[in-house]
Order: sequence, then structure tokens, then C-alpha cells
Amino acid sequence: MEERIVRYGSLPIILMICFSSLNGTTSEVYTVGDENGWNSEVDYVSWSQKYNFSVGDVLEFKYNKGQHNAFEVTEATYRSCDASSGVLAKYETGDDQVKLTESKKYCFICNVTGHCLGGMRFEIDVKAGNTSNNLEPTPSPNSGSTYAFERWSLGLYLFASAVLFN
Ligand SMILES: [Cu+2]
Repeated sequence: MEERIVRYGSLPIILMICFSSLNGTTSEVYTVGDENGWNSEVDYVSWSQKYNFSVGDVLEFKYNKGQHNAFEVTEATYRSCDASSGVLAKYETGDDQVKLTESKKYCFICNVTGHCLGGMRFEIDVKAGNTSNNLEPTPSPNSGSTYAFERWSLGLYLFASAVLFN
């Protein structure tokens, strides 16, 4: 009897642990510009500030092939929009998936004439998030409610046993 109480009582905690460890190792795919994609209509500085990017995440550039491209560049080239130097990688397929493998500042521009100066550029700080997530302490409001729920289900169980067995 006592064993069963313990088992039912710790179920929410076990689920919580499973859920949070899954969460910590999942990498995200971010479509640049969200539903608008990669084109001249979007404010990419605002877009890039909406998310926290971590190592292992993927940026997906979606655009009409030939009309745009995505160059990974140095910060100096990002600022000048002059891609005669400082190009680290070129993507031109129209559906480019760029995996963020390092914890560093990544800069991207479109190298079609005028597009970078017109706003097709952004920089992001990629954090070594996936490994550090697991080291962060569980927020106290969450664990508080877990214990409350555990106590609640334990109480319900004891109440049910009392009704059934007395
Ligand atoms: Cu472009």
C-alpha cells in the first residue's frame, strides 16, 4: 500500500523531468522572416531580436532562387554590405538550411545589388544553449506547483482509500 502511494505521488515529478530533459536537447529550425521568408519586405533586425538562438539550431532561408541569396559574412562586411571580402559561406538554392554549429556572432546578408543596404541583413548571437540549459536550476514556481500537485494527488488517494477500505 505504501509503495503505491509513493509511486502515484512521484508520477508528476517523473513526467516533469522527462519533459524538461527533452526540452533541453531539442534544436529548433527558424525560418528567417517567419512566414514572410527572405525578401526585401521584411525588417530582419526586428526578426532576429525575437528569438534566442542556440548551438544546434538551424536557420532556413526561403526565397525565389536567383532573386536573392544568403551569404554568411564577417561583422565588417555585414556593416559595409561590401561582399568583395569577408564572405564565410554562400547559400543560393532558394531553400537553404544553415546549421548554427558554433557559439559566436553570425552575420547574414543578401548579396543581390542593393538588397543588403535595403535591409536584407541581420546578425545574431548564438549561445551554447543546449548544454547549459540542463545546468540551470528548475524554476521554483514550477517545482512548487509540482509538489502541490503531488500532495494533492496523495491526499486524493488517501481519501479514496479511506472511503473504500473503511
Ligand atoms: Cu535579396
